[in-house]
Amino acid sequence: RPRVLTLGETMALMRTEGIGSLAHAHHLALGIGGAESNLAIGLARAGIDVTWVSRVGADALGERVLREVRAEGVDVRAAVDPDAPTGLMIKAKPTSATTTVQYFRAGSAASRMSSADVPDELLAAASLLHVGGVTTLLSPGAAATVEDAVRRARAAGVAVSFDVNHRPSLAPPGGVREVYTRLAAGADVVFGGLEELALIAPEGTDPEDPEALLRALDAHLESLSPDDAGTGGRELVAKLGGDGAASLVDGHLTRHDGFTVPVVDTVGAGDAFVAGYLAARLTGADPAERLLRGNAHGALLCMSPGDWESAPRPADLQRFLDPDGDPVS
Ligand code: KDG
Repeated sequence: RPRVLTLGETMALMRTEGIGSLAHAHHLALGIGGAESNLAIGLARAGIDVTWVSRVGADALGERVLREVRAEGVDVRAAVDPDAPTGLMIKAKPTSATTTVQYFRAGSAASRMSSADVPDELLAAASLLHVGGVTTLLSPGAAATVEDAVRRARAAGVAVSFDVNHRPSLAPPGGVREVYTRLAAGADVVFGGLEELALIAPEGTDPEDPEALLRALDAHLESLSPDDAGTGGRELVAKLGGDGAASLVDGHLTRHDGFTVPVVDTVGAGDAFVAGYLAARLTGADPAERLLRGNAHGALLCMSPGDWESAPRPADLQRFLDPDGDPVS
């Protein structure tokens, strides 16, 4: 059976329940959220074995994070750090059309992750290592942990997937192009929105044109890759939000237009997309089916609040794709 290994920060997530500024909110709902645990939960629900590496503080919020992720069937390998707190994120909806996110994560336990948290045995047991750009922005040590894990995965013949998943508010003054480009060049599958892929494409590439962008990026990464690159042809995937997604696999461009659904909250949809896409890829689906599954997972995630709670199980996916089918499953 395939096993995915991923690492990243998961925060306690507080969210206002109504519409209006946080300044006037009376109640906050408490949950958890983190790009890589969102992905891990999405994969576990899709039936893929998954291990998630992290750190939390020795506090009640850390306890909550670990309990929630474990309860979803994810193999959790998270150290409890007595010297730093679990990160926190507050989400509000100032208007029905806007969402704001505020982080309290500087110096968090997860920002202190190190290579010792990702022992070789975990890499050896994985068929794919998944990393995201946001983890590299947590601290220089977290960035080094991600780069080292990718290097060791490649040396061990483990496939690597990289989601650019950029957070401008956490970006260092020196920019992100170098680190993201290095990670993308070392990956077998690269995901990103158009603006995110443009961050690592050659300067001057038109970010509005998915095909041109994917082809330019492919040529660029190929020119940078070490000779032993990859465990197969590199696969590039552009997440296009409501417009679906496009991929470039072995030089072939494939598009899926996505699903039109009533949107409640888009946060977490990108992680759900990656979970659906990777689950399909790891079980042998062709490029068109990978995009369809990614888009279906993303669409389902948008239809309710929460960054991962509505990630589909196979029966949910089947009901979504075939609403007239047998509802009992
Ligand atoms: O991708 C969804 C994430 O934004 C959220 O769950 C929290 O990891 C997170 C982040 O850095 O914003």
